[in-house]
Amino acid sequence: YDAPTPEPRASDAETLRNEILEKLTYAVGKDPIVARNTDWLTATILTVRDRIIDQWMESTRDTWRTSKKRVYYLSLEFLIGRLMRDAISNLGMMESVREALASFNVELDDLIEREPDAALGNGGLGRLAACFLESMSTIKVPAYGYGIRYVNGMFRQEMSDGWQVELPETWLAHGNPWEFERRESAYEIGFGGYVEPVQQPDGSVRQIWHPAEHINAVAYDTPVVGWRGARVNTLRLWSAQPVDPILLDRFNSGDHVGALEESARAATITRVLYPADSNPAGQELRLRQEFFFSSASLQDIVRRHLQQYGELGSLPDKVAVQLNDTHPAISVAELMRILMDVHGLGWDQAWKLTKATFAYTNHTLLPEALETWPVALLERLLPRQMQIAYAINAMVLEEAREKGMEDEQIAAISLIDENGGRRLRMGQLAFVGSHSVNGVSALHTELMKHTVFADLHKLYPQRINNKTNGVTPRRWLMQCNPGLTQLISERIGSEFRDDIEQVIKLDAHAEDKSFQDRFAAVKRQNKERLAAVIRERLGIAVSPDALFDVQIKRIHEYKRQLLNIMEAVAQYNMIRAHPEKRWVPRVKVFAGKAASSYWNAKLVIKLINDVAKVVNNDPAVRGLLKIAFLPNYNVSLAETIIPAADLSEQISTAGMEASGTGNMKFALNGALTIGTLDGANVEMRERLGPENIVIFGLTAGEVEDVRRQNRSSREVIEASHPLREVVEAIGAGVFSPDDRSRYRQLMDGLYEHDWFMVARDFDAYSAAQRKVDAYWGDRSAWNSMAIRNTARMGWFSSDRTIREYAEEIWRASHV
Ligand code: DL6
Repeated sequence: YDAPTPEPRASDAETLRNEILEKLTYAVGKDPIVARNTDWLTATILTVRDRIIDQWMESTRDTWRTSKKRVYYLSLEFLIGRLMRDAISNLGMMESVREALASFNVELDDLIEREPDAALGNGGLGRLAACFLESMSTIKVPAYGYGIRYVNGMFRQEMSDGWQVELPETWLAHGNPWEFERRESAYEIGFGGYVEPVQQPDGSVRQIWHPAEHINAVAYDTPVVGWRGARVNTLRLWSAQPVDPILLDRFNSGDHVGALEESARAATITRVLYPADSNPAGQELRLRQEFFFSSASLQDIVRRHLQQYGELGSLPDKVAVQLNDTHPAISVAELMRILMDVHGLGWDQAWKLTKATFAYTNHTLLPEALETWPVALLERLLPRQMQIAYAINAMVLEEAREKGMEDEQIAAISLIDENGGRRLRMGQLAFVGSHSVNGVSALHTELMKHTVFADLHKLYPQRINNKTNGVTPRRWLMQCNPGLTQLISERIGSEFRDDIEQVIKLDAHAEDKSFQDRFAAVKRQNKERLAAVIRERLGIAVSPDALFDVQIKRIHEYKRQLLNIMEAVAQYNMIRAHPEKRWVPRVKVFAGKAASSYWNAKLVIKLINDVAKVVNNDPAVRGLLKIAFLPNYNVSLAETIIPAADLSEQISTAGMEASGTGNMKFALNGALTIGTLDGANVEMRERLGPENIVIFGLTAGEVEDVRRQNRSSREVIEASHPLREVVEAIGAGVFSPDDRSRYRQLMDGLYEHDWFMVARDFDAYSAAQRKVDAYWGDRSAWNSMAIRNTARMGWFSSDRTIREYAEEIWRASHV
């Protein structure tokens, strides 16, 4: 461990200047006279990366030296976004890098904007994984993220006449200067074939899997630096490569394309991220992706453990593996296989170690999102893992019988769903193979206990626990909102940068008029910036004096963008009907992607754009209401929008949003929330105080009652004049004169199939919006609420969440 180390590098502007020039010349191979911004970007990233590497190696050495437990976060998604600003800011080098680049007449901000957004995830689940990685480095948890290096991440969204169009995103087009390819860290991943029982010299029998197909998993490492460079952890992403890149005999025989077939088939596995949010992709390829990254990660983990400890009995003392949702759930069977078939452990010991090593996080209760795979497919693709899953199932069902459970409960617990074709339930597999199963907000965790996992919870009552999500305050306050960060520092000192919960000190200044004015001035600046983006991208002029009302997230029926746009139509009707009244000017901002196969979600995007066209161009509205749908929502766009929001829309049908994390980012940046009692909104209300958040609508229990009684929303629509007017206008094609029947079905559906309670919650939502208008009318009161939001959100930091995971699940060291 006393390896020779290079002298630590200085980070003053002069040294950086020389190094950037050196990288540009010798690593990028460009003359500064002709270098483009992409070249400067690469040179700057390489310069910054060098400063991370010393600490990276030191962090790794420290874990070996001190035999600390390692945490492995297995996630099919890491929505990390841009990395350069994060790294420069966490290393405290912002000003010196800026100065160094300025000496070449290069603007740091232009380079920041040029960095491609690493969008290796769909939404909340992937972004949470990215926040967790940063927090694990910040609070010094020795950790690795394991995932897939998709060539095409989340699709790029463009609009064509208001409809979403999906295009491939090519984040690797200019290479990725952050990553290190580790050709030496490659593992063979098998698929198909058969299982052979082989007698061992000691008389025991081992099952040996002979896969029909092999693919190599090659590691690409990205260093993840924590706040003030505290620790640098590794994000290890796997890329699929063929075992034989070219079949020379086929090539030589003239079959040039066939010779590359294997290569193409291998590459397909890590080619694209499945663009589905909350509903599993049913393709075999998706299952291959899941097994591919699970197996590669486990082989790597076991190899590292053996290298250090030479035996496997201590695995759970030194290794914690967190399964991010069920996507890596096949890991339970794969680790059993590795322990038994490769390393010769007996079933009982392997099972004990497996359970003690894994923990599983559930991120959704939506029935369509609960992953299951056809048993026949698994038997063909992963025959040994399926055998193991059967054996686990037999053991668990036996345990349930012994505890006196009824047949119905046993069927619910079973890993095999026997209804409509036999399928392996990945949630059940992850649950029984883990010592901890957590939800992501208090409400979600309670619902887990009473819905999807009710029977497993009875069998293992200690296993379910809650870990309310959090977000990293570095990216979601300090970097995206430097104005507010500076203002907070001036008022309460800068300790909050190291311990975000100190931001509570701001509470004492909430009523201070001069502070309120300064707080509002920062918000206004951020709004001007967003207004410029809206003008640039959409050609819509909006006033920064208006109330900026924002809903940005994946487009999904349960998230109810439909409710929002319908209420906007009601507001439009009112403005036209009563031009004499003093209306609060509003800008409604929407952004979000719809899964490519999700018709209703895509239709809602079109509706928002159709309504926007009418409202924005109606002189009778006098600019009092503007609607903007910003295309291609991603992490970077969120970083521009969130600091500029006055009002944050968190209006999912109660009981359906597991937690939400956007809700936290907005409130931290001083936006008021209008929301339902869903996900983490519930805990936000507790911590903010009910007077600092606008809550409306049915509760999760009430939603369940309405659904159970199968109540129609017809009488609700008929009883509400504004709602009826909106439903009829949209349904009749007032906003779609080119196709009057476009929204007929969507509106008709609200009468009898209002599953998401859009009609039922409409009046309450409308009333809540009028309450918001009234609050806006008293700007000093509004500003004090906004300040209190920022002040009281410190608890929702992912540092706190990770501390809870480290202490209560992983038993891993941290600061
Ligand atoms: O836990 C992170 C995030 C939650 O904040 C959201 O409420 C939840 O919808 C999201 N879940 C998913 C589900 N995907 N799957 N499976 O993205 O997780």
